[in-house]
Amino acid sequence: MNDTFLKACRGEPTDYTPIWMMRQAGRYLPEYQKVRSGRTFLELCKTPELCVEVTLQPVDILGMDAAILFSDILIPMEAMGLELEFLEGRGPFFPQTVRDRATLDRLIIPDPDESMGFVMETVRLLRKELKVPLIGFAGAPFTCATYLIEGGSSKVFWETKKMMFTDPDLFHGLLEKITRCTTAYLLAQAGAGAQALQLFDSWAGILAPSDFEACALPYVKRIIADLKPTGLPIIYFANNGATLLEYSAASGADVIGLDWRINIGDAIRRVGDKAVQGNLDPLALLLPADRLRVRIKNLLDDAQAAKGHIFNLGHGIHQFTPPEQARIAVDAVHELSRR
Ligand code: 1CP
Repeated sequence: MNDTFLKACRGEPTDYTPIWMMRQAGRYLPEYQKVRSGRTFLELCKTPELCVEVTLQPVDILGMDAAILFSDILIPMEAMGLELEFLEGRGPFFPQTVRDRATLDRLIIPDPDESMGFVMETVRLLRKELKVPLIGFAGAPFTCATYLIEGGSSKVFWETKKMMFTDPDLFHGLLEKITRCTTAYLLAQAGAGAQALQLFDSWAGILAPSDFEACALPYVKRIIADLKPTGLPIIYFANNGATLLEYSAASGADVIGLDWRINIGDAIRRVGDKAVQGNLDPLALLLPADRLRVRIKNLLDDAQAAKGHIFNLGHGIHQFTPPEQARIAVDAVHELSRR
């Protein structure tokens, strides 16, 4: 078992810097497209054997040092009782949004083993196959709430902020319920065999710091505190979160995920005694090979002072990225960081 990733999470010395890429199982890989074709994304998510196959693809094809469970942050939201669809080319869609007390009251806290048994089965199957650690994950409550309130993706987050500013009781009631669901869901993933857990706060960066402190951070802190007894490393990634780093560092997470909008050395100085994960601009993978290697070398140098560094992109790999470019990056990180 290659446990370089886990050592880096714990801030222990490693022979080289481990790398994985957010959204590493996905549409940029022709092998993924093949498994995905002829079925919906949700069908794929609910078929453990196929989830195992696409989870393994980036590890086998590109040499990643960690695998991330193939699923989606919205799976537990569906399990709370809301119909979910993924519209081709448009992303997630909840026909019934959560914008009033009656709808909130109807949401359930699901038993993860009962209603999301396919996820736990995927985790168990993966652990039999994998030679690298398996990361389980969930969306952070604020990010999940935006999808339920907006009914899908958004640019302005009008409905979310409207509820936050005009009906804080309802807003916090929703965050509270999502938090309870998320904690149980991640504990179940840990119980099934996940070896690290990442919370994705993809939309945290739309919040003013004071709103982040009031509406996002307390729930993240609670989840992380409740996961501590598992002993697993916890990664917290607040996308677009350079202005929120001190708060992220206070979340209790062992590893702070970084997007690419901040120099990694500056971020390390601000998060203190924590491992970091990041932070190459996903589109920098388009650089010609020689310049990509220089870019990676500079990032590795800038990250020298970290208590632990897991190389990653600053956000998910873009669907039109040539897989060969991802391969060049993986090889460069391994080679240039070898101690
Ligand atoms: O058509 C397809 O095949 C679906 C594309 C796709 C994939 C491959 C979606 C739709 N989700 C996923 C898998 C996924 N999603 C994974 C596992 C794969 C891996 O990482 O290797 C993970 C960890 C996620 C997490 C996820 N889903 C996030 C958080 C990470 C991030 O990118 O910020 C978010 C926000 C989602 C919601 C989501 N899922 C899919 C779409 C198109 C979206 C909407 C994104 C948006 O609102 O802009």
